[in-house]
This record gives sequence, C-alpha cells and structure tokens, in this order.
Amino acid sequence: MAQFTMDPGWLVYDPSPSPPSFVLPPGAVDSHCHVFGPGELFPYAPERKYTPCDAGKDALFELRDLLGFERNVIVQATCHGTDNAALVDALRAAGDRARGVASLEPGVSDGELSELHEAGVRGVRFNYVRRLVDPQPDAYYHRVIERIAPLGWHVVVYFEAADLAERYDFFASLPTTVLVDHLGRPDTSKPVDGPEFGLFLELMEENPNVVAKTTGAERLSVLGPPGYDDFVPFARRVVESFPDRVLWGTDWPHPNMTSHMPDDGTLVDLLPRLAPTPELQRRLLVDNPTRLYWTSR
Ligand code: 0GY
Repeated sequence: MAQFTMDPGWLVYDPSPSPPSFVLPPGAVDSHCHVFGPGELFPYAPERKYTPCDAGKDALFELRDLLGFERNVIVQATCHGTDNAALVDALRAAGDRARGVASLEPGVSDGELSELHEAGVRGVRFNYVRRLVDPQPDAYYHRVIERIAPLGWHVVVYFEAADLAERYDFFASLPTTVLVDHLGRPDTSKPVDGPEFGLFLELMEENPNVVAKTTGAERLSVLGPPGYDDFVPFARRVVESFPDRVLWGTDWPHPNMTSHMPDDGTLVDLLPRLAPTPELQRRLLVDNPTRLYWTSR
C-alpha cells in the first residue's frame, strides 16, 4: 500500500470552518474544489510537483453541506496527474450532486472517455502554471481537444497573468467554452484598470466563449483575510461586466497556500461584495454553473 507524507510546511485545510452568514441561493454550486487521495486508495502521481495532505470526498461533502451548496464541480488537481480515479470515485459517490473536470493525455482511450463522461466529467483542464506542471506544446492540447470535442466538453485553463500575452492567440482560437481559473491570476497590487488585467478583460470582451472563475481570493489577495479587500474589485469588475460568464468556488482544500489557510465560511461571506445584487448572485452561483455542467450533454 502506498504511503505518502505531505510536503514540509504544507497547510492543511481548516477542519472546522465557520458557517457563513451569507445564505446561498437554492441550487448554488461550488464550481472549483478538489479531492486529494486518500493516498492509500488513490496514489498521488509519480510526476507530481507537490504532495498534499489527504482531503477526500467525505470531507468535501461535509463542507458542501455546512456552507449550504447544493452541488460541487470537482477539478482534477495536478498531484493526481492524469489518473482521474479519485475524481471519478467522488463523482460516483455524489451522484447528480457533482460534476467533474479531468486531466487527460491525447492517447486516452474511448473507453476511459465514456467512463469519465458517465461519471459526470464535462471538461478537461490545461494547466500552464510551471510550479505545478511542465506545459506542453499547443499541438498536444489540440490533440486532447480532438478527443473531447465529440463529448461536448469544455476546456479549463490555469495560467499566470504574466503568461497571458503569450497564450492569448491559442486561447482565442479554441472552439469550445474556455473557462479560466482564478480570474487569470491577476496581481491584485496592480490597478484593476491597468494594462495587465486589461488584457484579461479584452480576452473576455473579444471572445464570448470565455468564462471566468471569480475564485482565488485567498491566493491572489496581498492584504489577506478577512476582507481580501484588494481582490474584491477584480472579481466584481468581471461579475458586473460579464454576468452570464462567471462562476465561483471555494478552491477547497486550497493547495499550496503558504500565507494562511482560509476559513471557507469567510470566503462565502465575500460573495455579496463580489456580486452585490441577488440577481447577480443567482447567475454566478446557480444559473451559469447549472447551464455549463448540468444541462449540457
Ligand atoms: C488550484 C490552485 C493550485 C493548484 C492546482 O491542480 C493543482 O495542483 O490547481 C495552485 O497551486 O495554485 O486551483 O487548486
């Protein structure tokens, strides 16, 4: 049986987050969270760049219920490589209450693809963050897209803001919905109206198939909790400009945090500042994720 020890200094998720004061609308979806292991049952990938603490499906479902979400979108994390077994196990256990985003190689078999689809996977993730993975040439990702296109899945991309200029044309060329993790990781010490975030807003303006996750307050804020005040204007700008093309999620169990471990209840309590009206909240938390994950094929 494989034994894993989490990395020295790894911050473990908060085992007892506060129940939020903000009451989520009925049908709310946590659109970005992960499961890690447990390593004994679902070994971490040999090529991984970090070894996390175990954070299995039961803890995720407990958090879902405590915070008041109805459903989860579980995103394959790089510590599991392209072995999606822990993800599939969590999706099967959740039934219709979860959908998934997988990591795939172009050589994935038809059998594995249909198993993933049947379990609830509706997207594939391309991760360009070098501390997490070694990015591949564009041709590799095009080959993956050819494999998933018949299933009607979308593509999730994760990249650093400084790398957007280099990837812009590739992202703009993709034929699927392109869902961007963590607002494209803006530097929140820079102005929301500045050129760096301007390029991300331009990507959204020019490409109606680009959708943003307004996630990552805890990793992008320099000012930190409880207010994450420097993150708020970035998320709010995107929510107000593109109300039908935004999602939100906790990012539990918050891999690779070094500054602090957030209280997930505090993160939920940020929502009225990111989406200040009940209408915007409903689109962000219910309508948009339901359309993308529960009404597609
Ligand atoms: C996130 C963020 C991170 C990690 C991963 O797949 C991953 O390992 O996405 C990160 O370290 O920024 O969304 O979970």
